Amino acid sequence: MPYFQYSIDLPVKKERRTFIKKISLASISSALGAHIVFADKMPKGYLPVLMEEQDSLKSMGKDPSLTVLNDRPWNVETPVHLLDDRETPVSKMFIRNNGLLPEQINLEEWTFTIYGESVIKAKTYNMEELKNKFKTYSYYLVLECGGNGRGEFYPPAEGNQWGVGAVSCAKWTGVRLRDLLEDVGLKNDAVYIGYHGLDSHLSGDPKKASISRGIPIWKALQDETLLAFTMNNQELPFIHGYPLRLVAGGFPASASGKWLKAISVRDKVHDGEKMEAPSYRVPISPIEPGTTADSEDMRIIESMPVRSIITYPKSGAQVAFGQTLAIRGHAWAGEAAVNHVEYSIDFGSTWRACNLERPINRLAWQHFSAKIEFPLKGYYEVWVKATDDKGISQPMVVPNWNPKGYLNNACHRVAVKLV
Ligand SMILES: Nc1nc2c(c(=O)[nH]1)N[C@H]1C(S)=C(S)[C@@H](COP(=O)(O)O)O[C@H]1N2
Ligand SMILES: [Mo]
Repeated sequence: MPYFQYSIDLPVKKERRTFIKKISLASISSALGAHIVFADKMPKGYLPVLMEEQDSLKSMGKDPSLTVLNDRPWNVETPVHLLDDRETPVSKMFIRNNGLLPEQINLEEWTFTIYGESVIKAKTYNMEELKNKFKTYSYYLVLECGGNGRGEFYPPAEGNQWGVGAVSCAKWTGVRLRDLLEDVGLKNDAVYIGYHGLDSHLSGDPKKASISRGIPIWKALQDETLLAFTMNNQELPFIHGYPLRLVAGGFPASASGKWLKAISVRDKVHDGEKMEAPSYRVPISPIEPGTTADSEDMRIIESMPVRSIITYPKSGAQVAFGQTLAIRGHAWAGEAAVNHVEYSIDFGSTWRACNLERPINRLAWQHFSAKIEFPLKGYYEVWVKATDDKGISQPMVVPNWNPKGYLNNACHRVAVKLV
């Protein structure tokens, strides 16, 4: 029962229990938007699965039209047309959990420690100390799951079959990881940091972390690498890592540890859960689809590749012939910036420039738009292709197959009918 994966006491959870007892068949039908044909066969007190899912989404502050790919652990994708906002609201931010949610976190008891073989003096802070001792900064940062777009690989790659909606760009506020690393002091041999969260392994084994990844020290020391306690000017939502999360924009979002209790500073590449191949690694040279690569022939994913999504119109839109269609969306390029975005309505034969805005800050997504005129009535596809500031473009077909299906940045396409 996915619902009870929540060990914290959300108000909705209490509400729902009474709700189940009291709810009438008519109101269940109206919530489902359909008459239950075999209602007389449905066990008493049974909550239809569609409502259970929508209820869970609601309790996590999510729009009910998000797609649940998995409920143990929670993996929830945002349909791409719902990513139209410049600042992704909580309700439309995808969820990617590797394990079970932490127990209730009491801020009075919660502390955050920086330790490890490469710190001069390990230190523990509470939230007040973090907020008072260090300056706060805000940045808009793209968090994109390394497996975003995995569903398009063939043969299918292992893991959640994400479409292209495992991406967000929210406003994150917190302290710089760099300032804390300066506070504890780094030894000369520091090369990597690892994060340690309060969530638990799917197996329930308390000795095993669900995920404990990290970033190289150069990334840890960047201005934009934050320990965030605020998202979109609101307290960090529980599902996104309350009370403190690492946000390392530009890297696969697996680097942005949620529900932090500690960070370790390492004299070698961090060796926590899911750091080993093939997790979050890709073959150094292309391999034949469906085959494997030896661990030593794989590299850890750092910067995410250039990518764009069309957030308006929704694929399948109908437009009256003679009207111009104004398309829009976002583009980003990991550690790089997007240099230009183009669109095609003739399957990539010719391309025209989109209008592209500058990012609000480094590592934020950039907005593009274009006004399109169509020559005849009929079926079209709008393809969009972004190019980063190193001249690297998105491929039009799914790129290098890899065992875990990472880094598919093929052009996004939407269907449009001129009627
Ligand atoms: N502690 C912890 N941090 C985590 C994860 C997790 O399972 N546990 N999942 C990671 C992965 S793979 C992704 S893509 C992002 C998803 O962040 P979000 O759920 O806030 O969108 O969180 C990362 N940080
Ligand atoms: Mo991820």
